[in-house]
Amino acid sequence: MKKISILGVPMDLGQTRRGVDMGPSAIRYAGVLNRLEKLDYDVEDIGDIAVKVDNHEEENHTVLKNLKAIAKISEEIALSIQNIIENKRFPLLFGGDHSIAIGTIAGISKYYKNLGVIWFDAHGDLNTEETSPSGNIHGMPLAASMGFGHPLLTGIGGYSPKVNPENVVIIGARDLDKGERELIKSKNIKVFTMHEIDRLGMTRVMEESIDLLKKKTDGVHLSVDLDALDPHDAPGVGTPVLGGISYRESHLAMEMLEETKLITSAEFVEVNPILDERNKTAEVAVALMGSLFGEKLL
Ligand code: NNH
Ligand code: MN
Ligand code: MN
Ligand code: MN
Repeated sequence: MKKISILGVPMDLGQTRRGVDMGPSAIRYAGVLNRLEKLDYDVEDIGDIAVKVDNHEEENHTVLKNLKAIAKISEEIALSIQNIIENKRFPLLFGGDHSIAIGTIAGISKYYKNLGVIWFDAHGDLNTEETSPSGNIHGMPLAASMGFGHPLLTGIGGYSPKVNPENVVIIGARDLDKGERELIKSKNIKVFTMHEIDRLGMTRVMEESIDLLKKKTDGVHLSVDLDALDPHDAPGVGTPVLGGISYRESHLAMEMLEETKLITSAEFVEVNPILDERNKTAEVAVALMGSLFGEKLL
């Protein structure tokens, strides 16, 4: 597919650090359009989805922060995505915090019988209302997409689940909560933690991930939380964790995905320009998109 549609989601309701709503602007400012056009793509920027909080919100019977607002925006994301796919274009989303993935995956999965998901993240994002240490919904999107969690989150798009745990690969994890570990074990979710990346190398990790998903899926969504990278390389994120994926390793991963043409949609999330060093993290995100869409060093 040589046609890309960019959609920004300036969402900051899934966590408590302000500034991540400026992620889409920071990524655009870092020159993403130009970069992709140079690779001969027909790139259309459809702008941002409006993110509003209703001040009368909730009647809170739940610890989940901004639940109703996030559910509403997720439905809008899903609809926009469907539009993009109906137009036969590749959906490329800019966050915003990672809670946007609930809407993204809800929109995408309708078009695939067996959607695969690759989740680059320092975290698992596998919490539910019961296991979450924070009540922050950005720690829950992967669980919600597999059908675990609050019905307002799992039911986006009117169906659940969107993804079978067998079709999920997490890469870069190094900060998993207790309930997340339990879910990983009980559902047998494939996780390449930093330990496996150190031990096997990114090449093997990607070969195994690609192998697994290629056999079983008819489309693969790539969800990149910039905190998967080491904070030295990507400092502009709300919850940095030391000991992450290096700049080069992350590029290698994108290059290997490009070679296989496995990826059918993608999102880059958690870029927070207020916490950044001169827009470095947005620039890293754009460079990674370059590799994902076929930029070559030679
Ligand atoms: N696991 C923690 C929580 O659920 C932190 C999640 N933070 C993230 N996830 N940035 O990617 O609150
Ligand atoms: Mn995340
Ligand atoms: Mn499906
Ligand atoms: Mn994370």
